[in-house]
Formats: sequence, structure tokens, C-alpha cells
Amino acid sequence: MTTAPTPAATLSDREDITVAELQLAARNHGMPLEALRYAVTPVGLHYLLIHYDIPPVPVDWSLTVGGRVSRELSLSLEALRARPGVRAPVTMECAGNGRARLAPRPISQPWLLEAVGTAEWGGIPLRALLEEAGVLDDAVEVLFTGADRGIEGGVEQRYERSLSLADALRDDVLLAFEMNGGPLPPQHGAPLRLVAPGWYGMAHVKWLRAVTVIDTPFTGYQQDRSYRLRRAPEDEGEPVTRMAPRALMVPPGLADFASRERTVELAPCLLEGRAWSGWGPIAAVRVSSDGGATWADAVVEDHPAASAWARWTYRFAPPAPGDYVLCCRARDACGNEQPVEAEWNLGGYANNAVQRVAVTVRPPA
Ligand SMILES: Nc1nc2c(c(=O)[nH]1)N[C@H]1C(S)=C(S)[C@@H](COP(=O)(O)O)O[C@H]1N2
Ligand SMILES: [Mo]
Repeated sequence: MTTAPTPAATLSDREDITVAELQLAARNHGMPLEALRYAVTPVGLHYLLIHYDIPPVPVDWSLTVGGRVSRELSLSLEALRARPGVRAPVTMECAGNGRARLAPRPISQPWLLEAVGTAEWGGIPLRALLEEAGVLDDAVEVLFTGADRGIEGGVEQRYERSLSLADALRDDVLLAFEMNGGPLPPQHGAPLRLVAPGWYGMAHVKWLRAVTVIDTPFTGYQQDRSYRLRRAPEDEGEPVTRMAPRALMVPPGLADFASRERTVELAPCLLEGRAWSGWGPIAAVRVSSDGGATWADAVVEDHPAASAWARWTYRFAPPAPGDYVLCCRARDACGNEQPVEAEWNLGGYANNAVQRVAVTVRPPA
């Protein structure tokens, strides 16, 4: 199975990024961390990850629901819009978030921490469509195929991934044609995308053209080659699935333009951020101002919806001028907690090691 190169088999032992990474970073932007202030991320501030190119939308676009079903469906956007709709805020994070913090660094989109956003997605429940098509008894998975084509690991492909039938039939899985109340923009998958709450971003297939019920597990590139946690290219690895817990803070104080180093006045300061996990609600967020030596509980607000991040706050009262390293750390209701040190893997996935923000506290002017 591993004849062509495994994704991110190329590693950099250097701190400076390569031109290949810069090229990716210039196309795929993150969410500026100050946008953690918004419960729903404004559209242009939501992170973006596009493997190949944004595909054109044919004028006669339609969605096909087929495969192991009793009635194949072909639906125009108008037909989809005419159905009973749903809306939900969903926090989505790229599985590669944190990749650029790993050493050696897997060569791919070099995310630091900002590959996350929460949008209010509007569309229709996938389950209703599958029920209408009539899933046959031998069905095991549902395959979602995007219109975008490209070459990855030497393999020419369409972007496509599957969900198990049980995961696809969950009530919260949507086919979305709206984002934050407006039409789904081209970069986020127009005219239609999958939204699978709780899953890392790769599962939320954009530019959907086909939903196919299948009777054998899908083994395509984005399922079996990419998005697996491997230590070495020959490892089979574990699939990347739901989002590991993470808390992020709005970096406080003033940013230095080039270095992004922070300066804070000597005065109590309210730290705020958001926390999420694909495994359940956030049970606690702890904050450290000494680089993780000691921790104190932040105040965690209720999740606005099960699928959306929770706001947290913490009153940071620096006792004296000097250098501090602020950290935040989330734990979910299943007991999963962010590690202080990242666990390395070849693709650079699911690195949810705690955020560290160095700040200099200066005496009042
Ligand atoms: N068709 C298609 N769907 C896709 C992708 C893609 O390249 N093509 N990228 C995936 C990845 S890796 C992520 S993280 C999310 C990003 O969604 P966003 O750009 O709307 O934030 O889309 C996913 N869906
Ligand atoms: Mo991603």
C-alpha cells in the first residue's frame, strides 16, 4: 500500500520555513487569534485550507446521492434549499493545526495555532436525504466526493473521504449551503459542503458533487494514506478523526509588528479565549503565567451549542514587571487533557500541545 510517498514524509530540521511551505501558507490563511473574541467567526476571518484549487461551479450543478440506495437522487441547489433547513454553530479545526511546532517539522501547511474557526452553517440534515434515498442493508460507509482535483503523494485524485454509516447518520451532520447567514463562499466549498461536527477539518468535504453509499470501506488517498497518525512511513497508523481538546487565548497587550512579541502594562488584565473538543464538552480550562509550572482554573462559560467552542476568562494580575509565559490548557468531559509537550507524528496531525504566549510586563508609564 505504501508504494507512492506517504504524505509529509519530507521533514525539515531547520527552523526557517521552506518556499513550498510559504506557498501553502500564502494561500491558506489562519484565523488571527484576536478573532477568538467572536463566538461566531466573521467569514473572512475563518481559517482556510484548500489542498488543490478552488474548482469552478458548473451552471447545471447538482448533487448526486447514489451507490447502495434504493432510489438514486439528483438534486439542484434550489431543490436542496426547498427542504426543511437547519442551522448550527460548528467549531472546525484543521488536523494540521500545531504542525509547525513539531521538530523535525513535517513539510505541509505550516500552521502554528490559528487553523480554527466557528461558523453558523445553514443547510439540510444529511440523514433526511439518506433516508429518502433508502440506504440498503449492505451499506457500511458513505463517501463524500468534492469537485476539486489535484495530485498528492504522486496520486491524481478528487478530494474525497468517507464516514461510517453510523457517523453519517448522526443528527448533527449537515450538507451546508450557507455560512453565517449568507451563501457559502467559493473558498469554503460553494455551492455545498459537508459539515461533520466534532471532526477535524479534513472530514468536512467542500465542493460536494456526490454522496455515495458504499458496501466496502473507502481506501482512497485522503482516508488511508493521508490523515493517519504514523511514526514512520511504513506504519499503518491510526486514522485521524475527532478534534483533540484545545484552549486558545487572545494574546494580551500590544503586539510587536515583526516579532509578534507582547507587551502588557503592570495592571490586572482579563485574559479571554475559547476552548473545544470533538469528544465532548469542555470540563475545565487552566491557565499558567509561569510557563506551566503552576496552574489555576479559568472561568468556563457554557457552550452555546454542543458543536461550538466555549468562552473562558481568567484574571491575570502580574505581581511585578518582568517576563511571563502565559499558557492555557483544556480538559474535556471524557477526561482528555492537552499535553504540555507535543507527541510527534509524520504528518504533523493533532498536535494539541498547550499554547504559550510570552509577554513582557512593563511598569506603568
Ligand atoms: N473538497 C475539499 N474539501 C476539503 C478540503 C479540500 O482541499 N478539498 N480541505 C479539507 C481540510 S484539510 C480542512 S481543514 C477543511 C477546511 O475548511 P475551511 O477552508 O472551510 O475552513 O476543509 C476540508 N475539506
Ligand atoms: Mo485540514
